[in-house]
Amino acid sequence: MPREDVMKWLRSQFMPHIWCPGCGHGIIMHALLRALSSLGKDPGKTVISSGIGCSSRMPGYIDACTLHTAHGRSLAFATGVKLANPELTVLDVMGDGDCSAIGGNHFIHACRRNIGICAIVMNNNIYGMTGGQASPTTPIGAIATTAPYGAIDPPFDICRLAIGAGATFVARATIAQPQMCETLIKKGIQHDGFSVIEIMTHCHTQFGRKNKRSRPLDNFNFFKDRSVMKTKADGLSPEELEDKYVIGELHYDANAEEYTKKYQRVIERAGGQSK
Ligand SMILES: Cc1ncc(C[n+]2csc(CCOP(=O)(O)OP(=O)(O)O)c2C)c(N)n1
Ligand code: SF4
Repeated sequence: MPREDVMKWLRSQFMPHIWCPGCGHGIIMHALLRALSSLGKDPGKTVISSGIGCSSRMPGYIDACTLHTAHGRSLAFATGVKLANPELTVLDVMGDGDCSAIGGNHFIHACRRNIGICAIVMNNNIYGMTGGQASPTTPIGAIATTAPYGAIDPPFDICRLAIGAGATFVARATIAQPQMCETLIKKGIQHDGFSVIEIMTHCHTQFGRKNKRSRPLDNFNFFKDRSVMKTKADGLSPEELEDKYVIGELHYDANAEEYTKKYQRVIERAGGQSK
């Protein structure tokens, strides 16, 4: 893809960005910009909402209609935007803390409603921005500032959580597969319903340096070595899949109706004018 096609989506006046050099969030933003560009999206009709966190700073650098909201509340804002303007392309970018801790309730209800929003969850297994506290996805045994002797809480599997709560397109990739990140984001955007794209990424500054992955490259190799395509994973045992990341499209339900379509009928029943 020509460089200009990506650059036109960037608010270069806000560079340099706040991310640490080598942070995985940059790989994800590049994949998102390539996805938006190759889908021919109009920045004036593309809304990107976020909460608070290093990951949530992303929309500030994207030249679209962007919202930087409160921690864990971005899906509430995105839901309001989509309900009022179903014709818009609406995305929500979140960290694992934003999505599954403070925003966990909003997340499961957005999944259950099946509203046409594409949620990109940047899972670095930690609260990066605030100094490396454990999040609901911190692996057992990992060291965090709030778990100096190793985390003991069982972590959430974001994709399983999303599927269980009713999301109709759920996929995972890692930052070691930038091309797959782009492809899955594109599919998520095109999906008529709530889509969740979990991208395993890293915070080498807050998580990596305490867990023997202090260099960005250590993390890239870590994810590369542990990624298993869904098609292959289907033939492996739970023991063989321990400590692996199953990547690709994990769940797709073509039959569930998207929420704003149902909502339009409610508007009609109430005597209002649907869009
Ligand atoms: C209501 C509220 N509680 C707590 C915070 C502090 N806070 C800001 S970002 C953050 C965690 C961010 O972690 P995550 O969402 O995983 O994103 P990352 O920084 O790792 O990309 C916290 C706890 C806040 N801003 N607002
Ligand atoms: S603190 Fe972690 S998540 Fe935040 S920019 Fe640095 S490496 Fe990325």
